[in-house]
Amino acid sequence: MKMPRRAFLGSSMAAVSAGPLLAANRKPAKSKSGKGGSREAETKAKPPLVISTWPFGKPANDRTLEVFRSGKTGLDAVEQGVRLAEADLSNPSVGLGGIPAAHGVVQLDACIMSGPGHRAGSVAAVEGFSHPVSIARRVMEETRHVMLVGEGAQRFARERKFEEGPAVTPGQKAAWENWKKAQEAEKAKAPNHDTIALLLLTPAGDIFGACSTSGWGYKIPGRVGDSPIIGGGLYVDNTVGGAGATGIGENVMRYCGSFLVVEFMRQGMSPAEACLATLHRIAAIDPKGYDLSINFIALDKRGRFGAAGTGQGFQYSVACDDYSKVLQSPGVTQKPVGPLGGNRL
Ligand code: SD4
Repeated sequence: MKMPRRAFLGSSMAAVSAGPLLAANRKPAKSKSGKGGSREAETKAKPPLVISTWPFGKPANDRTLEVFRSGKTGLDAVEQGVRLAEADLSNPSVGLGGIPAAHGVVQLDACIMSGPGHRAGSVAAVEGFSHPVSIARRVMEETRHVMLVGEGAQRFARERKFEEGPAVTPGQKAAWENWKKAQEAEKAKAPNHDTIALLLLTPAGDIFGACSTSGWGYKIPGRVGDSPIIGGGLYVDNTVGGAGATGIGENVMRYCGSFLVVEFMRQGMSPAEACLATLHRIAAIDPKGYDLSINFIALDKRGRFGAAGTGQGFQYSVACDDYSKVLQSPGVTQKPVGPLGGNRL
């Protein structure tokens, strides 16, 4: 989980929910590329519209739009967008370039959802395959199941001749060896980790989503996070909208986080409000309060979009015909006053 940078209060609603701990005169966040996130808090765009987690979602968004504009389906587009992130071996959070599990081998989680037909496919703890999102799609399209894990998922992928790759990259192997030594000396630090969750709204009003991650760095082998869990790390309801998550999966999956965001949108909240409401709901129940390191993105059928995270928020990427950019979400650190503090939560 990446500890996000400074919060940017892009709307009065965010300011209300963020509470007095966050001052109004913050500087905009710096993106991973060193360029600042946009100051404009866009909340609506004409579809095709893509939203995804983190600055590394930006090229994935662009790829998604490119594939969609070329005449391919929305499902093809989200799959190809996420594959771009999976193929980047310099990304320590997604694909086989990811941080390995504690045994030194990368284990990947991914899922895909189609709003039309409410279809879903998912794989978890998959070793040695480059594109888990595509395996998840085949689970959705060729089986009566939703989710395959571990050895079963690998056998399924092998039989279908999915592209195989290294157990771990040389760079991550060296880092893992250092981690092992530090762990033996009881000085090991938990590394950062992220996820790509990506949502597409088409001009026809259909919603598609995909999610992929190498999960929590140095996790116990076999650990599955929220990302491949339908309703946890990703959820799409074609009548309402879609949502995705990044952060500590254990703090998302115990609350069906993405499902909850979509349900709040169904009740009439905007995507941004629904992300905030979900964070507040979880924090109200969880013994850790707001110390959760979780973040959500969401879009709805009307082309509205938004995001929010605990702490200082996080950076997410949005693309449509008019622009492709990185934005900073609001962050929440305490119970809100005003409308979001009321009975609706
Ligand atoms: C997981 N949610 O496996 C993922 C990892 C992540 O920011 O998104 N980290 O728990």
